[in-house]
Amino acid sequence: MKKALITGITGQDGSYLTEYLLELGYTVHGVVRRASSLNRERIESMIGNESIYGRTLFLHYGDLTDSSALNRILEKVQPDEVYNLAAQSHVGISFQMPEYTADVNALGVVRLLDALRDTGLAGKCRFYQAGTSEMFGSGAPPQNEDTPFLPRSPYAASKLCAHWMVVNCREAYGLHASNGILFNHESPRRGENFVTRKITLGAAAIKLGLSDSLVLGNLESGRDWGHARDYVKAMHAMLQQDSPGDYVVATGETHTVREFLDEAFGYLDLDWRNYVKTDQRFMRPTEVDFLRGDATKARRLLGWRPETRFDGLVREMVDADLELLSNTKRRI
Ligand code: NAP
Ligand code: G4F
Repeated sequence: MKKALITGITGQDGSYLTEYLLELGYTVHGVVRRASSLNRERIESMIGNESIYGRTLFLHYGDLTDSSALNRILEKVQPDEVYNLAAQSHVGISFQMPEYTADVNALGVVRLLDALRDTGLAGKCRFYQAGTSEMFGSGAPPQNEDTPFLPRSPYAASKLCAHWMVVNCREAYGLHASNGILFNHESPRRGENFVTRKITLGAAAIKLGLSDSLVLGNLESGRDWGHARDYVKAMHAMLQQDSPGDYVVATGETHTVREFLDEAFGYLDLDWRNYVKTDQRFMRPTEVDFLRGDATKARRLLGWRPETRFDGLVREMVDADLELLSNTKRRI
């Protein structure tokens, strides 16, 4: 039975990856941060299940800013695979907190890679780094593994540092370490301040009479949006290869924020133009205008393909938010 360690287990991707690895028969260890209130909603179904929690799923307190805790956890768990999903993952917020973003997203990876070497795990354990299409920034689409990186935010710059640290560890010490260059992936578990979830929650609230408007930023940017449930399978596949590598994971299809609005509000028979306002406070000092990924390498070497299409993704998110708000009557 293989043992995986996941940083960022309480996040969107961490929760899907945990479910997937448990289904495959893994034992999963997750790193969780201390907070004043517990933040385990996305993995609640598993930690509330006595046949899983404490048997095939374990949690450890740690933080990517705390190298001694990371060392202790690695020493104790002795994982076969480490998935580094933890990050300050919000691009807009990274402009307000560049130092913290770099500390977690860039130095955090340095700490983890060093900890793998210090604990003697570097030769035995495989490593996945959650890289991002944001690193391409203003690089011309379609973006693939050969597209130059032209980052446009502190977030993207921090992830690019992590990317090269992983490449260097691979070349210098032979670590089986791979960079996933994942394009945007969403789900009903997406954080509420990312644009897709903001829209599906907003549309559901308007439909239920719990809100009468939605305030957004730039509606013109284009993103290649897939489903997180599909994307975590590519992460796992990368670590099953004989050799490590870097892989773009994307659908190859781009939609603007405006088109996302059309799909979400249209599904509820609403016209978003009657409700959506834009405000400068959600605009970024520098924007990534257009992303479209070319995942030929992942398709060829990993056999990976996205299973969920754009309309299915949006509808699943809207349905989930309608159900959530109907049950809680939460105003947003
Ligand atoms: P997410 O929902 O924001 O989850 C981030 C996770 O990181 C959470 O579990 C969070 O813990 C944890 N975390 C944050 N700071 C930490 C720290 N200092 N120490 C330890 N844990 C920390 O992000 P996601 O969408 O699942 O994305 C997963 C990873 O993929 C991230 O690295 C992200 O940058 C990257 N990525 C995401 C996408 C996408 O479209 N979703 C695309 C490309 C790359 P709390 O729950 O306690 O906050
Ligand atoms: O949903 P977003 O915040 O996602 P963004 O910036 O593309 O980043 C996400 O995907 C990356 C992969 O490419 C990940 F690495 C990263 O961790 C994160 O998961 O914004 C999408 C677009 C942007 O152009 C933004 O300016 O939507 C635009 N937008 C318009 N109004 C908004 C809003 N974004 C947010 N968050 N909130 C708005 O009100």
